[in-house]
Amino acid sequence: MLRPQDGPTRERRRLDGLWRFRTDPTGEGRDAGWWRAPLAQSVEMPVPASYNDVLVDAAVRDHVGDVWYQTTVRVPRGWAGQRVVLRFDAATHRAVVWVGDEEVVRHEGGYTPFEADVTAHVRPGEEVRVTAVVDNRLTWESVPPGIVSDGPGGPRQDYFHDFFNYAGLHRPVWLYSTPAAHVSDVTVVTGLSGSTGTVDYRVEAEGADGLECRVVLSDATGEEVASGRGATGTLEVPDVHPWRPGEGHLHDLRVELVDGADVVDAYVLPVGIRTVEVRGTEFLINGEPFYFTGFGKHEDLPVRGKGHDDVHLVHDFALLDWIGANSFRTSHYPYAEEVLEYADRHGIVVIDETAAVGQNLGMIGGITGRSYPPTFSAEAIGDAGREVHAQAIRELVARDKNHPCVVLWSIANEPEAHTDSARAYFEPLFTLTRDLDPTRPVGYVNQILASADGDQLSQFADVLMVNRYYGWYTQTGDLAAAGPALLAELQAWARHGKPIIVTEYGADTVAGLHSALPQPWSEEYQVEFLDTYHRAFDQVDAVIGEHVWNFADFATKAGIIRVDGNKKGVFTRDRRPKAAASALRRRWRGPGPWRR
Ligand code: BDP
Repeated sequence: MLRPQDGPTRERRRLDGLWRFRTDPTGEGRDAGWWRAPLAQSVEMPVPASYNDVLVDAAVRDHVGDVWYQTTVRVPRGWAGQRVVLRFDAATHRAVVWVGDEEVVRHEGGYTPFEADVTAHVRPGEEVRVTAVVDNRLTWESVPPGIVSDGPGGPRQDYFHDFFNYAGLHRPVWLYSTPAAHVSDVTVVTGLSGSTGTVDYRVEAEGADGLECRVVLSDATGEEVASGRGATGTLEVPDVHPWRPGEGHLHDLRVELVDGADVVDAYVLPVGIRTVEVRGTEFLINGEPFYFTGFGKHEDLPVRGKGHDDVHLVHDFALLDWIGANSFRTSHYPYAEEVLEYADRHGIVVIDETAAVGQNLGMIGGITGRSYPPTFSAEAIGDAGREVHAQAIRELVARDKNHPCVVLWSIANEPEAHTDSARAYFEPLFTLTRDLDPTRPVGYVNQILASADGDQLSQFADVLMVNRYYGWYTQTGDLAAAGPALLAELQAWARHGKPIIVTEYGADTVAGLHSALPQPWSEEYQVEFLDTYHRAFDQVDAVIGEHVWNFADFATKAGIIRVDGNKKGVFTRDRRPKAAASALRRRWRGPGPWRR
């Protein structure tokens, strides 16, 4: 799905700002038709933001179910004769949208965009009411899953991941125009052969019968380097300047629908020419071995929750640069497209993950002492849940397929992986991902119960991604025992003959807590913990990446193992470095044995 953009044939308007907002604790709004009139008893709520922490109100923070958002927008007069589209970059976790009195779109999944052609429902120059009901409930048929039950104070939401279930309109909302005949999708696949770059392109258009498709590729200076005609083709770029880690060199692919000399529609897609390949235990970008340094992150900030914010976007990337990180994982859901575009422009490598987290009821039951049905069964995540997961993969690939920064798909985080039912659930999802995108490796992120011998999913993965917590959840405080246990396990995984990225390792650390003898929770322990892991990584050639858990402290649901959130951040929630930050900086910016 193409991002809205301004151009000679297109315009966009952001609907961000203060919207009318109201929770719907009894779920009456859908029957009562709240979209038909200005939202009664509403308060003002900023968009984009999670609604939870903005107001100081437990009933809003812990709300389970529908909330209503509404705004009024004037459609620009100049859009007469154009096609008008309403797009939500995200509504977490599902939404129904009305324009005036008419329902225009509904969408499942909290982290991918959706849109509706609303031309028939608006009049250029006039105002129109836009209403969205957003539902934050997690069930067996959502990704991620959860359970809603009746509690004394109303519905209760349980879920199986630790990060807080922030909800609302987290990302920009757009009204945009295109001509009736328009470019509806573009797909590029890039290649390198010696010093020549190739760009295979495929253009989809609607209402464009009789129009010709023309493409022009230009370099960063705006100079044309290749051109083509027709909806599909291959462009060749001699002496190409590729996109590479640390250098986000982009070309612009200008796609035009033309009628003789008239340009009916034009769309410009940034293109990074690069290749990705797994060979043996190596991960190659442009044919060169790449070693991932960086973090699993979260979209998480004080007050705004998961609301996108350009200030923090730039600041987080500045911190990644400062510390020497060359990559991150979008744990545990697709991030705002602004994040990927920034990574494209700055040469930061991304592992792109779906929102499938918490699909491991055996592990959760072990931690909580509660009993659950088998994870992948008709009583829990069944066929309907898998179809939602499949759709989440389709939407992720459709949205992110053209980003050079994305080098690897992660289709789930820490699912159950040692059972036949897990294999039956995941095999088709791996196949689906490869069918959708044959150009990028695919993997899933595993956890400690998935041993190198017992795991049933890694056979489908191109890259092994492992999360390990020796010295924290096991061998707590005992790094002398943790190091050898970790090394032995990595050596066992290395026998699979695939590249290994350690996608999580970390220790909760209270900023400012010090201890001469490194004790868990102290800054010194976090430093020694990471050091212990690095010594093991440096002994296993198949380890080709290290992502510390987590970039920053983040908000979690209430629980007895978290004090004011998850404290495994190398930065605090307000982005101040802990001692581990300087230690990582020395390793990642230094010559490092990992640069092999
Ligand atoms: C891992 C999860 C991650 C958690 C982390 C932790 O993948 O989401 O935040 O553990 O417990 O299992 O800190």
